[in-house]
Amino acid sequence: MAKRALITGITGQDGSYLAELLLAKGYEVHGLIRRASTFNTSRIDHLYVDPHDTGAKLFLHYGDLSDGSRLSTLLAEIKPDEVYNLAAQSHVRVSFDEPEHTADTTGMGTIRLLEAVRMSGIHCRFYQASSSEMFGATPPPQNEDTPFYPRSPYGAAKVYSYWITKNYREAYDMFAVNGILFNHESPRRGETFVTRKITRAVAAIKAGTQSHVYLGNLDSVRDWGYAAEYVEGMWRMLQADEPEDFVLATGGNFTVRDFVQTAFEHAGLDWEKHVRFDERYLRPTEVDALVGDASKAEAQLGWKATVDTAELARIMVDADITALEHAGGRWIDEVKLASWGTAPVLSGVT
Ligand code: NDP
Ligand code: GDR
Repeated sequence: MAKRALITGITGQDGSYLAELLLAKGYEVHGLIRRASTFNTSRIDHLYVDPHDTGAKLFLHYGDLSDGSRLSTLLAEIKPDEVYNLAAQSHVRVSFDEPEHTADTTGMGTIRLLEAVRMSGIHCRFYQASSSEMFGATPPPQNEDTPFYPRSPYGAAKVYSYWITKNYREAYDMFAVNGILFNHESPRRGETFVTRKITRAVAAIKAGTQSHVYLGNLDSVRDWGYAAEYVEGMWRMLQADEPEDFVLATGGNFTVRDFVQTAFEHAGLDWEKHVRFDERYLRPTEVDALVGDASKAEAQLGWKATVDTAELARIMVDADITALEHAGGRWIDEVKLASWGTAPVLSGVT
């Protein structure tokens, strides 16, 4: 019998790569999606097969982490072997604007899902998408034993989810684990995270349809890896003999400025002519430096990142240049806004 997995956040960056990986491994994959007034499945459309077809292995279900009873009925209906909780309000800057919503989704959402698992009586394995943001102000290198010091409503909500996952493991003998993942990016990264914002801008500047990009703090240090590799680490955590928490990271330490420089140089551009500062992108409290030590994952799971930050930047620039060519030289969101008579201001949102 094929294994069955439930992924919350399947429409996000990681959810789409994880769905691909599990389908390739022969899983039947179920994904939780939010009802929206527009289609929000663009990252997984290439995986979708009409559920009436006998070969269909991917099934989508409406639901929301704020709706505990829906989670319970879904768990009882699907009876998954593995649950991956990737859904969250995942933007750190936005969490300062929407702290209560972030706590409800990124924090409380986890306990609702854990309770749904517990009450269903199903013996499934549970993965929680924990984050290096939990380390916050604690200096690098950070590993599984590093104390938490979150610096945002998002980070604080993830700390709650981390501990409640651990508590359910200890209290109810559940196979529930935390993957503490450092930043990971890809051509599918959300457009308002800094790496993608930069690589989209590089493509548009190269095409001559944009002249500048506005950024905030260029001094923060991050350990940026390639998302497609990280989902393999998530899966391996659930295949282990014992439930344990693991850091996934590259160990690299680029500043935002380093990433900017690498991305612009790859396209033959001088970043200093195109990058401007806007204080709206600063956070009330910043996380200065995150650099992960993933030696436990390498020793116990055989997982090691192979794409470093410089290569990642080049992969993302190349992908955005190609995507923009296919889009006819203008990003589709700009084209939409222009057709509605609105200025293309999306880059000013976060
Ligand atoms: P994304 O922001 O790309 O995806 C988030 C997903 O969560 C989307 O599918 C979104 O749906 C869904 N979602 C948001 N709110 C709800 C809700 N209330 N109910 C149900 N679904 C919801 O995140 P990533 O793929 O980058 O990250 C996956 C997880 O890993 C997140 O929990 C994130 O916090 C965490 N993480 C990410 C890291 C990274 O560097 N990428 C590092 C460490 C942790 P919709 O498409 O409808 O918006
Ligand atoms: P982060 O990612 O906060 O690390 O959270 P993000 O890309 O938003 O910021 C990284 C760093 O870049 C600085 N920065 C800017 N950030 C954004 N978004 N936009 C800008 O214009 C800008 N200018 C500078 C930020 O201040 C910050 O220092 C990500 C998310 O995926 C979380 O969900 C995840 O948990 C962590 O990574 C690990």
